[in-house]
Amino acid sequence: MAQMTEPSIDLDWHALSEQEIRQFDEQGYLIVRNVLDSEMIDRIVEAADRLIASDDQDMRTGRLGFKNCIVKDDAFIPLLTHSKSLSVVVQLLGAHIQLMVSQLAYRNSSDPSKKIRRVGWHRDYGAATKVLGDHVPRVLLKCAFYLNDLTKPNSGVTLVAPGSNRHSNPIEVPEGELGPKGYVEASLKTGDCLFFENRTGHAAGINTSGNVRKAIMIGYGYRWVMPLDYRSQEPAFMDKLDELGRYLVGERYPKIVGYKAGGGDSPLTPWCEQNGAPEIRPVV
Ligand SMILES: O=C(O)CCC(=O)C(=O)O
Repeated sequence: MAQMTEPSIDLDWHALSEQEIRQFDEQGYLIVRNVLDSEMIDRIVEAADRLIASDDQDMRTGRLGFKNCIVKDDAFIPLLTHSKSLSVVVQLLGAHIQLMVSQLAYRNSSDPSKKIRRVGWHRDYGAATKVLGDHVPRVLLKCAFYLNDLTKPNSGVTLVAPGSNRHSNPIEVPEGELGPKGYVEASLKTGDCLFFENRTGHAAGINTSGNVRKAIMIGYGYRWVMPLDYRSQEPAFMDKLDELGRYLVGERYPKIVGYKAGGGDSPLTPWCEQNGAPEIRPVV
């Protein structure tokens, strides 16, 4: 009989149903409602507004975004180990994961009278796609947390192409359409989270709402792939993290002597065992 390891993580577990796991595997995305509470959202928005308005150019992407944003303000750090989103990620990717990318992604509203004909459909992890074309396996899962209400159409929610994770064809957008056949523009409330993987075709949707679309995305991937927006995090940032947080930004856990198949232990393994989820989850 397999031996249970001592549970070391004291976080609530948000169990996914079999149907939700199947939906993610087959469609390449999953929506989980009410992930962030209003206090957390207020703290994050305050910090994010301040950062966007600042003259900080380090890791800035355009006027309205930052990569590796997790290090930019302490208000973002709880997202890394948030019990609801992290338990969803662990059920989808398994226990041997790390932070791949953290991005603040605001989008201005544009003039509704100007017709927008195209949005930028793509799959993620361009560094691998450049080498392997559209044959990159599932290596990355982004949690897109929306910080304002996107329930009305054209509010700037991220569009997804269901099932595009299961084929390697280019994402074809018919002439005159905004997305591939069957694309989804989800209706999301403040604090809802859209999970999607790197093979899922997606695009930042049109925003003519009159409001800035505010989102922060935390991406996780397997320990054996390279993070996208950092190589190692600064010691001053690491000092602010708990053991789980440090593991998730690439620190070994625990320091093992000798060789261990799979690359070492994960503090998430006992959490999986406790909650009946597999430690290693083959992609189907
Ligand atoms: O900002 C968005 O809605 C889309 C972001 C995106 O395309 C990405 O994370 O790769």
